[in-house]
Formats: sequence, structure tokens, C-alpha cells
Amino acid sequence: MRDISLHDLSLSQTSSLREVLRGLGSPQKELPCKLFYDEVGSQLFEQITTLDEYYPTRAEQRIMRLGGSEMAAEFGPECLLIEYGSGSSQKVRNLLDHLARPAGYVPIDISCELLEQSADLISKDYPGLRVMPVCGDYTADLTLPESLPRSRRKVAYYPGSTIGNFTPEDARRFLLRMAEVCGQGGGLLVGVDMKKDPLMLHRAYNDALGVTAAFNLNILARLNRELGADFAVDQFRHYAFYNPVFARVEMHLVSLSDQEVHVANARIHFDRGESIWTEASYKYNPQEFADLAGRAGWRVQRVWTDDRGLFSVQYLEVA
Ligand code: AVJ
Repeated sequence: MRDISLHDLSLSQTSSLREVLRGLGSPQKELPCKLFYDEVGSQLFEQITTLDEYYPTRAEQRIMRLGGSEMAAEFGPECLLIEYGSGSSQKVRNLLDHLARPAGYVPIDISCELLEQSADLISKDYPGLRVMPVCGDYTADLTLPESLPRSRRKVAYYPGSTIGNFTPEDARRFLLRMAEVCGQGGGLLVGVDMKKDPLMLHRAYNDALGVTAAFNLNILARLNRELGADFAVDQFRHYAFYNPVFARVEMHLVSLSDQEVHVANARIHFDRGESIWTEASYKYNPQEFADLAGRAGWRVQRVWTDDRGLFSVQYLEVA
């Protein structure tokens, strides 16, 4: 069963143009990482998840495969599952396989093409499940459909350690919003990447095949395609590193020359060596994440990790 029509959002129609110009106009230039996920970028990300160096996806998949039935038991029967950043909707299958009479599944994603395909596949594989895809930017004021099915519990599912893309303060605000959406008795299953050997982190964001570099650079190609910008993509270098002071991986695009770029009506100057900061990916140990979530009204009920302690999946309830 499939409800709801998808409204497409292209860059120029959204607040994103303003965000782009503000980001490129600030002293440390930056672009919001959600801009990675156009159709090309979403495909590149899917490729990243298959790379040898990119351990998070495999670690999380394994945790989900082994723990899915325990997680579903925590949710209880007749829950409504709301997935933030559902992408290809693969991980959620480990939950859907075990849920007792789920009230429905609401996948939310910014890539409408991918969302549409994935929702169709889920509907086909789980006949009888109500699937209500919502295409949009959940970091903005996205509203869920009003006619959500009645349920015993709303459970937000936020996999992939995407929560690490927020600063801790923004993550706290977002956790607070999810607590509001889920309400009293609500649940949250969240994937959180953990602190570890910085060399392992470095490799995960600097893969040998250069897929992560292509993913990062695609953001410039996208601005060229959708905003008529004129970035010389070969004049920028993918640069990613782990910053232990902030416990985050930073991804940048560094200008290889003094150059001018036009975006909409703006002219933007780059010095050689100047960077655009495109992504932060914060890493937490379990106690740090529990403290952060606690400040947003959530209490950690249970934590699953892989045998190497690389990644965690945590179940929380509104306190
Ligand atoms: C899926 C957003 C969590 O930060 O590791 C992968 C995205 N960036 N390689 C991450 C990403 C570079 C990924 N998230």
C-alpha cells in the first residue's frame, strides 16, 4: 500500500539557494552536507557503503541483522516507524521482518527518486504494510502527513550515524524535535558511530578508489547543474581528516588556485588553499551520547554494538 504524492524539491526552488550563498559568503566557506544527496550523489553514497574502508555500513548492518528481533521486541506491537534519511531502506528490513502488526512505515528522504524506488520495493516485499513516503528536508521544518495511522507507539529510526553530521548542539535540538514528534512513550532507534583509531577513520573517508572524493566534489557539479554556477571542479581537492579535538571527521574541498566562481548573481573569490567545509561527522562514546540525548529528553534503554566496538545502535525512550 502506498499513500501520498511526492513533491519534488530542486535546489533553486528551496531555501537552499539562500543557504548556499550564505555559506559561500562566510569567512570559513561552507555548504550544507544535505546537498550531497541529489540523484548522482545518492548513488555515490550507496557505492561508499560497499567500500572496504567504509566500516560503518557493514558494522551497522551486522548489528541490525543480529539485533533486529530484540529491537522490534523493545518497540512492541502496533508501532509506527518513522525513518529519517531512509535512503535505500535496507537496514529497516531487519526491523520490519520482526515487528508485530506494525501500524505503518514512514520513510523520509531528501532524494525523491531514491525514496520513490525504495518505497515501492518495501511495499512489494511487505504486502499489507502501510508505507507513507515523505520527500523533503527533515533538517528544515518538514511536517509529517496529518493522517498518520493510529499506533501504540511512535518510533523514530535514525540509522547510519547521520546524527553525527550535526554539531552536538544541533544534534540536541534535533533529538528534541524527534521527541516532540514521537510524544509520550515514544521511542528512538539511532545509529551512532563511535570514537576509534583515527587512522581507521581517516581511511574510511579517504578510500583508495576515490569514491568519497567524487561524492564530495559532486556537490560542486550539482551547483553547476542546478544553479548554473561555474565551479571548475578540477580546481578543487577532496580533503578529509579526523580532528580529535572536536571528535569529528571534517570533509573539505580545497581550492587549488586563486579563482573566481559565479553562483546565481554572486561572485565568489577563492584564494589558493582556501576551503569549503562540506561535512562534519562527529563520533561519540556511549556515555557521551547518553548525556547528549539526556539533555534532549531521551533515556537510553539499550545499546547494541558490533564485536569490534566500532559502531552502536541505541534504543531510547522519551523520559
Ligand atoms: C551517512 C552521513 C553518516 O558521515 O560517515 C560518508 C556520510 N560522508 N562518507 C558519514 C559520508 C563521507 C556519512 N553519513
